[in-house]
Amino acid sequence: GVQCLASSGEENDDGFYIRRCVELARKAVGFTSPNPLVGCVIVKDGKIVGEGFHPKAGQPHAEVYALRDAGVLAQSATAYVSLEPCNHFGRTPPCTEALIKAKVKKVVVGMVDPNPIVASKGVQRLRDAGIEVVAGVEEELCKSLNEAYIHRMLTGKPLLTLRYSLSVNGNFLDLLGNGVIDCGGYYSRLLQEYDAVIISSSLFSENLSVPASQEPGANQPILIIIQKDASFLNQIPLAINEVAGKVIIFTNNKTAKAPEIAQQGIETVAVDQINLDAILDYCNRQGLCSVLLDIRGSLNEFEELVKEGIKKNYINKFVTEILPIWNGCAEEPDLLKTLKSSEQGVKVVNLKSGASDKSIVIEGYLK
Ligand code: AOF
Ligand code: ZN
Repeated sequence: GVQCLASSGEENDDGFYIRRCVELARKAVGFTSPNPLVGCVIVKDGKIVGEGFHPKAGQPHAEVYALRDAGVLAQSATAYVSLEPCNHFGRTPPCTEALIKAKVKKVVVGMVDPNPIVASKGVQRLRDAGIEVVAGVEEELCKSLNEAYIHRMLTGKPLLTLRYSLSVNGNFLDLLGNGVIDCGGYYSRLLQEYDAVIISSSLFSENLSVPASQEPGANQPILIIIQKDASFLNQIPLAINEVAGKVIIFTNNKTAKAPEIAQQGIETVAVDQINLDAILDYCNRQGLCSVLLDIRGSLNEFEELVKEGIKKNYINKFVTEILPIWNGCAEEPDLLKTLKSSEQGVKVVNLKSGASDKSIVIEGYLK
């Protein structure tokens, strides 16, 4: 339907409409992988006449929904898209052709698509068709919207984020007997954004809360457990059956009782060596763009992965949660020693923080 949303009256309205595209795109957080989040707005005579976003991989792209919404009003209008329109036949036909057919006069693009099969070819196709194209508006915002997608496109690996909790005096919290995560708040929102979460098997055996997004209909990340001996699952089938997300066990035990586990809907992936290389490659092949390494439960299960992640620069991001607890683990776990000793040479950038009465959360990127 036509909306009479007046233009912002700002000096440069392009930024305003791209920001609206990003807002629309965010409606599908957690649902588009391996595809990016994309929003599109059609503007005519300073009014928005059509809006759309990409809801899910396999479904039409943002431009198609926005053009449908605008109908004949798309003619001679300007299309704003947070990501460069595609120019290829994938699961869906090229958006460039849809824009050309709709006879838009101008296209404003938030950022060029890093996907090598697009990579400026969409912009070129539109220009060849005589359409004016402006590329790179609110580019940083558009990049942050799809940081995991971009990272995977450029590196062939999903974005990896390390998450852990600390007491106020700086000790690690394993969260076994040491308090709880802010389940209703940042943690469940975090889970909604990730395609997979690596968790400790002790969450099941200790009957702790297993990661699940809380909002109805929200994306549930795949749960990855690393386990040298996958047979432990046969002892706790119920707990595993009740979890919200799909469970995958990485094991190097080729004789793990795969059929019994499969009966419970759990997938086992047998690898020679259980490490981040194997896990990230697997996730990439499955089209997963983001993985959360969720450090709680039995901390020593993560020791090797964290060591490897830091050594090979696989950890892109971290989320530290500080809980209102004075003492953490009585004994400093090896994991913390690993993190402390690896400080040198690892640079932290783009720090952000937020607070609620339940916790303080600090986020940043490792360079
Ligand atoms: C756009 N608008 O809304 C999206 C785009 O398999 P397909 O057909 O869905 O194509 C997936 C690729 O298309 C994806 O990797 C990315 O390069 C682009 N996604 N492009 O113009 C959209 N979702
Ligand atoms: Zn497209």
